[in-house]
Amino acid sequence: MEEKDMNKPQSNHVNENSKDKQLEHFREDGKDQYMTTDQGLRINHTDDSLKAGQRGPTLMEDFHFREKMTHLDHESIPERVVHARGSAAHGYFQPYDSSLKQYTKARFLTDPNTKTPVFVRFSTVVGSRGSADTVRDVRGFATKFYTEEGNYDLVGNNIPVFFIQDGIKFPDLVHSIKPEADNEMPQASAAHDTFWDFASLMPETTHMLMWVLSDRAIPRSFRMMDGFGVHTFRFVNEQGKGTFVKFHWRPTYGAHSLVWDEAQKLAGKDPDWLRRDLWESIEMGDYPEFELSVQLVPEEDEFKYDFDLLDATKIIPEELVPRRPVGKMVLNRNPDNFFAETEQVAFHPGNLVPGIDVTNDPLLQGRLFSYLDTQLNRFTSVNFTEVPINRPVVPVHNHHGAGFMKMTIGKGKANYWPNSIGNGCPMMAPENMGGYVHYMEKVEGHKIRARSESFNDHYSQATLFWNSLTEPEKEHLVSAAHFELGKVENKEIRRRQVANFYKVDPQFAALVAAGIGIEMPVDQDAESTGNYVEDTASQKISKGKSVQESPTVSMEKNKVETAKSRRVAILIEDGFDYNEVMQVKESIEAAGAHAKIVSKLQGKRISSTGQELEVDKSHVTTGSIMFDAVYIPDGEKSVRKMMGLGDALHFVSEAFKHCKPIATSGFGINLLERAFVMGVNFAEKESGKVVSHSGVVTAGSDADAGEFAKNFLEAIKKHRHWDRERHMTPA
Ligand code: HDE
Repeated sequence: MEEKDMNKPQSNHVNENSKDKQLEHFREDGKDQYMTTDQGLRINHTDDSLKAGQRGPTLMEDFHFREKMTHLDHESIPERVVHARGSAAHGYFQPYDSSLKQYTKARFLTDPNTKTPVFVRFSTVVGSRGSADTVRDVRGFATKFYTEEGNYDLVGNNIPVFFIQDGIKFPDLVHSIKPEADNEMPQASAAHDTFWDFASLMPETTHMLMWVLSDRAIPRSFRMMDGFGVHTFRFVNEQGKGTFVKFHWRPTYGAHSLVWDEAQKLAGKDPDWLRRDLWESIEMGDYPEFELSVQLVPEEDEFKYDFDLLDATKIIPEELVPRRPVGKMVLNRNPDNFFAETEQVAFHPGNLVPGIDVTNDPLLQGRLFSYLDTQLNRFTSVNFTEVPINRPVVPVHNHHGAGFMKMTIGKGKANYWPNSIGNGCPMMAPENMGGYVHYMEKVEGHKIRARSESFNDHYSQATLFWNSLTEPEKEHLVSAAHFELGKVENKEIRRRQVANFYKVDPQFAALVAAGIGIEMPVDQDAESTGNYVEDTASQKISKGKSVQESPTVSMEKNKVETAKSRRVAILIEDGFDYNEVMQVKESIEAAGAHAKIVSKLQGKRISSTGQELEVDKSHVTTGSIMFDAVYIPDGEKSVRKMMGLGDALHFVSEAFKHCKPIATSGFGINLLERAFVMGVNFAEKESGKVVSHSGVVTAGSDADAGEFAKNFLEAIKKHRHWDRERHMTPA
């Protein structure tokens, strides 16, 4: 399939008339380069309004002024009520083979020769459009597949579970987590009383809270985060047989996070950190790539597990059902226009194609109502589907009528079905022509406002998550809880949450309690507030399979070691060692990392042997938090100058504190000492040795630059050296 051209009309309804031909002549005459009004009238002056005399009042008849101003006045639509801040990219998805055919008839997942165009929007959930990127929050990961059978939307998150089990709790959740109703504080953060009040009263949030307090909620990059469909969906094959399915995205760069101190500082220094990273990476050709995989559960196994497949607060541990790779998505084009594409894209988990269907997950069912409804608020029209970014690549034929923003021009009289005047068109598509047939699930039951008892266990998988983390990950989670709950003013809320955490793991609860002034043991009577009802499904489920640990949920245990697209700062002043810089720079760039020269001031720096290097960033425009690794080349004069520069010393000590790889040689070791890089072994300054300790790579002045660079690269590939946090005391 050709890549989708968003500027071309995608629908048959559009009148292919002589206007297009006229436009071509116009272009040939070179007349289409001029500014015009909306009516196409060319403008000869846009810097002054039309006045009665040079110093007189502006005249109402100034149609150009009025039009220009009116447009500005109307240049906004309501932001999304959640996921308001986002950034997006175009790309394609291609399956590896046709092996999923026995489970699904979805062609875009089973035809390895089809490259399906996609548009992916990543987002934070809580903050407004102008909020910072690096806040602690869930990230949205929404993909629109423009398939030959219509648009399919996989509207997921970077965390595999959700806070609540039933869609009807969503307005409560959102109200509690958004800025508080009376004072609109805090922005973009969950660290406040109303959220933790709600969460502590709703034990079903516990599993998700563990993920949100983990490093998953502060991703290093949109390119370095997992994605999850969250709900159990249903595949349907040609024979109409259903199979339960969970969707996963895994980035080829691996999932990596920031550290909390860094995330907070970035929110000030570069609030656009994640969107800039996405944009720049695509511009540089470091295309983000994600592998799609699925977990499949035969319908016969629906009750085989000790959790309910329809409960969105549960994962299916990969130890029970392994992931099966399906294909790869590559994001290779930035949007042309933020508003037209990223802002106007409208996702809906109910946008399905033949071969994929929904299940009775009550959270998913709630979403099926909300997404169309919310677009009506954003666009004040049902015709948002005609906006180019939302149009399918296939022709659209139906009898929808008039309304705001109607773009397509339907032809003829017969706008109803059945009709004979329009030759019965458009016709109904039989199933073998891609006509969508809902999965024939047998449904019966009493009307009841209640929840299945099989949704009742809120703690086992939270414990599973805790058990599966590495020690550094656990420590980060506890400090995140100290921050989040430490911001909660009401002590009773803090206590109640610790009581919930006690049910996850008493030791974890004690660690949290110690940081927020809550005494242990806490009262264990906190009761769940769910409204449960016994049913046969839950009785079957309670006897099902479970695991105590699931290493696949830990980012650290599944780290991808690559230097590709990592950013390395090279700190220099006049007098640096040119040959060494060039050799180290070459090897890290050969591994796909990007090196930038950082110095006190912008301009050119002169090496000890007279060569010049252009500075990319000055200390005031950047900081260690904007890099993944730091390198200080040898060169006595250069290093001596930095030893007297607060910014340079701070750069190094902060990178050390954030467990980032640091490399230096010869005289540069003095800078490390001055910057309080302590607790690691350095090479002898005058020796020929290279020493690599806990991500700090040092080389004596006679050491081999190649070996030095190799060691530095190894340290970069490991990303963070968490052992520093435990055994060393940084500045
Ligand atoms: Fe959403 N969600 N959501 N959500 N969601 C929206 O739709 C909603 C949920 C997700 O980049 C809204 O177009 C309800 C789970 C993403 O444009 C809204 C419930 C998951 C995005 C809405 C959920 C998501 C949204 C706001 C519980 C992960 C951003 C703007 C029943 C599987 C899409 C919009 C984009 C956006 C409703 C729960 C992911 C209000 C009612 C679970 C990635 O319709």
